[in-house]
Amino acid sequence: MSRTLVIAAGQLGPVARKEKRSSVVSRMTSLMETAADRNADLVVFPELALTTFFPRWYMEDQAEIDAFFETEMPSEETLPLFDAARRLGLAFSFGFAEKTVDDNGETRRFNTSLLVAPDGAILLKYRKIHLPGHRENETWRPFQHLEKRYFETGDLGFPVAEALGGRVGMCICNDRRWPETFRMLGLQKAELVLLGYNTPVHYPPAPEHDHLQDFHNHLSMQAGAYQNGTWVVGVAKAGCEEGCDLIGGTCIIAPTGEIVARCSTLGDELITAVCNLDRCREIQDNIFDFAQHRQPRHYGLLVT
Ligand code: CDV
Repeated sequence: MSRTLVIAAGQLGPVARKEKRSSVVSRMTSLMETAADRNADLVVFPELALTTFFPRWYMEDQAEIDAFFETEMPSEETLPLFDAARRLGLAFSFGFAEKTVDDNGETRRFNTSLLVAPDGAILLKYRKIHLPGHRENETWRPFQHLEKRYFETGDLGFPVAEALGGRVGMCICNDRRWPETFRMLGLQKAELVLLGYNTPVHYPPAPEHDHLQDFHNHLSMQAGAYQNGTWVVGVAKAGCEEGCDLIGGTCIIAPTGEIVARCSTLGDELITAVCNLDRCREIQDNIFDFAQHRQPRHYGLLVT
């Protein structure tokens, strides 16, 4: 398989609370068609792509909360994504709220991403580990961020799969701010990291940083790419969603840390870049050759 992929990032504009899955899925399939017109091999969609970013509301009624979750994948409503992938010969990744029953009969809820092959096979699954926000209703906030209430911490670690001719990892939104996330993927020789995000412009606990949201977004992802010598595709759900402004800034980042393609709107938008996975060698065999230069004996504090 060629080690040069045409990668597309499918940014989504706002998704209203009352917008049906079928409508979002049709917006996504339309971006997949544009991606196929541009000969893309893969299209990457945001975190919790299928619904509005529901952790902004405090809810107690479990049935109301569960309406935002998927219990099967594909479902009748999401099958058109899988059909489009097959028809267009495209892999795709996207985030969704996953409700599942484990082997002990316990119901579990995760903030999840999948990487799906053109034939519908699941190549990789990741459950978000760094869940930001809080558990209780904090009425002083203009909007809530209740990921800690609605999801449990991911239980799959930071997996990297042999896929699409290279080594692919995923993380989700807040994970990108943690160097440990990228280093866990980098230590497994990831060559491509796919990630989606929903990032409000306003950060209620530190509003003095609101003007830095776009900067911190790119700073984290570009550092993660460079320090681990990997391609990074960061994809936003953007724009004013239910009165809450979300940053855009969807981009594709080379292993050198350079942004090679970037969205310019806050709506549904598709960007593409030609990504040669062999370019990871420029960094992984040189300045960040872990085997030669890392000093794990001196990093004990990182895991204690
Ligand atoms: N969805 C997220 O994880 N959002 C966080 C916000 C709350 C800071 C982020 O890190 O972008």
